[in-house]
Amino acid sequence: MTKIALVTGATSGIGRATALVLARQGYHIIATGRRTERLEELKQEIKEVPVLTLAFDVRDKEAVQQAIRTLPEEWKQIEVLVNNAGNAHGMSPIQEGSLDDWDAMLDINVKGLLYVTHEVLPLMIERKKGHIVNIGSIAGKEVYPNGNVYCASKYAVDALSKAMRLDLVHEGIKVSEVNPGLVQTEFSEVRFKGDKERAASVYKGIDPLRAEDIADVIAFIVTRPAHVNIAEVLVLAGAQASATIASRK
Ligand code: NDP
Ligand code: 8X3
Repeated sequence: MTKIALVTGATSGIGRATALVLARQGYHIIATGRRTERLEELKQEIKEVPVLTLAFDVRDKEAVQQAIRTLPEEWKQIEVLVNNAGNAHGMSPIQEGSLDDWDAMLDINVKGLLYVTHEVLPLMIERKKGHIVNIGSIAGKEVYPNGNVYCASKYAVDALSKAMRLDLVHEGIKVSEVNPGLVQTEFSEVRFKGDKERAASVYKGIDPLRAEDIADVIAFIVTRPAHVNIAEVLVLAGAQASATIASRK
């Protein structure tokens, strides 16, 4: 039977790696993000299963609605939703924070996740079947200096994951949360607004996680039998002990 997975933020990093791994597992892939050329490249790269690309900004609720409500009939039976789209924007003491950065993090990481979930849920509830995997963070488990609003956005993802699990258990829908530590992706370049040197310094002296490491965990979670739900996972780099403690060589 056809299995369909929708992955948000599939143009880069964890989302892209997840789309590739789930395709290898036989899932037909709905890949979303804003950068259409990256979506097209991903579609070309996945040879084994059909891929549908949807370009929208998760902050734009009308665009999210339009994209998911007008899915072709054969793409509507979404079994897995990976709510991955998100980023940090800036990193500074709260008293120096930028309102635009705060809006971006709360609108994308929290409200965007809700908008996508709101549209996909009716499709899952209709079938009494589905699995939602929310990408939280160690930043949603521990607050660290200058992490303030990003941490708050990921604490919200943590709360929403727990809340969704409570509400959706009666609908036959599993909810899991994957909380990565330091993963080398475009994340830090986005956080530091294109400053590649500062971004590289985040991973200096340690061997960080790769996007594929997190993708493998997501694939493991969604391929467990129906009677198993891995509710929460915290995945750290080998040299990392907490949000602020890493053994750097
Ligand atoms: P990347 O910057 O590599 O990827 C972010 C993805 O999110 C891109 O595909 C981007 O697509 C998408 N995205 C960002 N903003 C929007 C938007 N407004 N609308 C639609 N899509 C958007 O970072 P990661 O892969 O590292 O991050 C993925 C998730 O993992 C995030 O939720 C992040 O918070 C979380 N995470 C990352 C960690 C890390 O150390 N890297 C650790 C813990 C959690 P596009 O720009 O094309 O729209
Ligand atoms: C990303 C990991 O430690 O930079 O969520 O917040 S961290």
